[in-house]
Amino acid sequence: ADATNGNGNGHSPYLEDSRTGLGVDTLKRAIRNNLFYVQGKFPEIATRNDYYMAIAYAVRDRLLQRWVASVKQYIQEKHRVVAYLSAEYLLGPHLANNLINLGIYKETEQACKELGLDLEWLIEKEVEPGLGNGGLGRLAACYMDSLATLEVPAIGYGIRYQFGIFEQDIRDGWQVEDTDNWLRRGNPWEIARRELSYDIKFGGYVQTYLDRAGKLCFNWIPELVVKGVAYDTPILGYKVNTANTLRLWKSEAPHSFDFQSFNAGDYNSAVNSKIICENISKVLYPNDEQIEGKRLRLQQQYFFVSCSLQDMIGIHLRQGEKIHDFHKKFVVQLNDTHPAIGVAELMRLLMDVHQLEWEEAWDITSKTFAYTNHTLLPEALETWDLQLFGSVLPRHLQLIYEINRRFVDYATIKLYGNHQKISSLSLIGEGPRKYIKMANLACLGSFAINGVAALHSELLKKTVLKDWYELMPHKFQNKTNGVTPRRWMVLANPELTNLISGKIGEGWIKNLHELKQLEPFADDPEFRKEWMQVKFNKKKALAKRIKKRLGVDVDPNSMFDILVKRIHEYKRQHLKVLHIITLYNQIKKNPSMDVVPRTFIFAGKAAPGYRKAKLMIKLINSVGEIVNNDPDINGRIKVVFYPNYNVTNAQKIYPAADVSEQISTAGKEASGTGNMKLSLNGALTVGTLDGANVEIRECVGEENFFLFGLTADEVAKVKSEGYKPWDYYSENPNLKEVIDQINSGYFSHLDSKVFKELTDSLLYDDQYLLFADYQSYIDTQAKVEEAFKDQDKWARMSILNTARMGKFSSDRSIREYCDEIWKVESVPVTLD
Ligand code: CR6
Repeated sequence: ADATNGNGNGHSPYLEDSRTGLGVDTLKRAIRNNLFYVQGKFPEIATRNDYYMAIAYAVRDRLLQRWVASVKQYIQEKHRVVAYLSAEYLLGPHLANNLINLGIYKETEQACKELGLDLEWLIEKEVEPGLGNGGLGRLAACYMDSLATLEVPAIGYGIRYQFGIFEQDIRDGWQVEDTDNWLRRGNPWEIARRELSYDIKFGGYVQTYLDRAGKLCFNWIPELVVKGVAYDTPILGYKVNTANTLRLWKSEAPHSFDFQSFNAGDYNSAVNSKIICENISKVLYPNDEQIEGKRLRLQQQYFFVSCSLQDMIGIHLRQGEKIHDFHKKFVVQLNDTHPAIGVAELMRLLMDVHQLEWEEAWDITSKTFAYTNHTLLPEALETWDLQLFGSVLPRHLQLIYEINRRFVDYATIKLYGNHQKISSLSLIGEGPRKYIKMANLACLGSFAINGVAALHSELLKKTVLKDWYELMPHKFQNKTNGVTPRRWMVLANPELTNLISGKIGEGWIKNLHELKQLEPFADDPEFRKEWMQVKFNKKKALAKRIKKRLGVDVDPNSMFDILVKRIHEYKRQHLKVLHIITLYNQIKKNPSMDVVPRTFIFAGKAAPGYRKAKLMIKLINSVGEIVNNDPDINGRIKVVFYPNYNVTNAQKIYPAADVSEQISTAGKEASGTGNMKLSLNGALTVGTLDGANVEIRECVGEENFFLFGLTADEVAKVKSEGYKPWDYYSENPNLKEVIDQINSGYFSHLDSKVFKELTDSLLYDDQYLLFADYQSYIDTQAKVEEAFKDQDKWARMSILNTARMGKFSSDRSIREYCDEIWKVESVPVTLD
């Protein structure tokens, strides 16, 4: 019986044991068997990757049983299902997370040890699927975790990019990008479902004809047909039997290549069509908060949305249900406007394929979708050039015209000829070139619209979606983002997890509000000491990584001041640099002054085409080079740019933070989620009243939060009164000194031109009001320094901070979505 491996389909009693068995001995046997039967290796020749794979398969076998049980139960009992549509999922490494959710981390560690293996070393090896840019993609991953943990029937739909977000390296201070070939060693966490595939049409034209009953019909004759193949990844909940599906679509040629061309001797065009088809899911667009109006991007969006909707309809009909009840079976959440084409696509499927009339189809469609908006930056709202759109999706252009015609008729009566408003609500934008407004399509086609933090949802109603709010106020809601405590605490910070659980038990992992019970321990000097010891150990571990990766020595006794997120002007990493240079100048003028030693740690990727963001990275590194090596500074301040910020690295950085920098211009950051992860791990926030910072401050208490800067209202006022950054520059000698110094080439080997684009944009435009917030930021940082001097008090603040983060679990967010938007219920899964 021992000779059967967990992946086989034999019926030995051992196999059953291997699938469910969570004990050390069965795990050991499963690992050994997988090494032999799946990898075809024996210990003497097995590589680190072979062992990783062997363990991964052993764990996957244990997931599969739960996954099959979940799917079976959903089908048999016909539950209502949430479909989460997202172009991005920033999942992070699977192995350790699955071990935690299965509750077998310790057992696996022991099994490895007995096999002479170091589990942690193997975990380090895992290449993470970086199928997202930043917050939005990571949110989708946290939500998948919470949906499973709350036992909610759900499917996540997306794209199986062959290349995820690029890998970042820093050379001579500049960002350089390398492709992320995450699949090169195989992916043990996915299962290809070759049998589950759909044909997706592109381009061509639409024929109209009358059918026998005299009804006008539409026949889309495409120029290109692509096949979408399902790749499934089970997403297990924390210590429950529920394992939901993440279904990602890969694009392929319908046949491996065009044999007609091949036989006719046209080898190139035969292979070309295969390449064109595979290109669609080839690579993730590396832009965060930026639109890329490229044909391929539109093709990606339509590709995954059409596959997903066809899949849902298939599931629904196979259950013996009527197409008319589709919206009762599925609720479809649009993660931003990337999948908004779904509104037109569902109309097409219902009418052109399933023969429904317009009114019926629209009734179903508008009861199916709900839309989450993730940005207030007007330039980040997606639009498509109408001609481009029509050439890729001719049938959908017709449908959007008709949806719009009916809507404008309605709006004209409702708004009694307010033409400006009607044209702003129209799905089609006029101008030198016409364009399609995806946010408007999403708003019109959805029954609910939500922002991602309280302030953001309010601002949406006053700014970018104002006209929609006035027309359809009942659709508007708020759902403040959250993060999963499983990955961001239990996995990233087992030491703090143990310390907390030792005092209040483990209930908080599933019910984060229970962290509140930690509050009294803030008064316990012994607990404070232990708390700070954990923080110190995490700082030491990060310092070691920094030394290894960058060769820079940083002192774990210094304050770790951390700013990690995508690089963007509105996030104002350069404001942090202004602070660092100000501090540097103070010390230079008075080298013997008493300063709290600080390590400034930055990390984050810039979109490859975003020049100013790349220049910000160069500036950070240039300042670091001078500051880190200046004998007057003598190591008291250090500046580090940690390359290739991703989920793996974030897990190492957050637990080591003393200070969390959340310094975006108020009104620009929709929510932020890194702010939550850092705060949960005991970092104190320095922040503006922006995004979820507002709610974090409310929860942790204003005395535990370092507030600075203009409010969103003040920002709007300053701008409307004609903001002049030059005045701030000329009137503030410290600010002037800093800017002049950058411009003089002080940080760039006397090259005075390198940063000119950046400093000019601050002096003459400063869209994001760095200069207006500069002094307030500097003053607040002085308070941070004072507070850090009293380590015992700091410990208290840090403990209270964590204790009050209960609200920011993605479990809370998902509960709210379930109750207030999706109307879905939990379905506990039983294993037979
Ligand atoms: N860039 C917001 O900017 C928010 C996430 C998730 C963002 C960020 O504040 O926390 O979404 N927006 O809601 C978009 O991606 C458009 C982001 O990650």
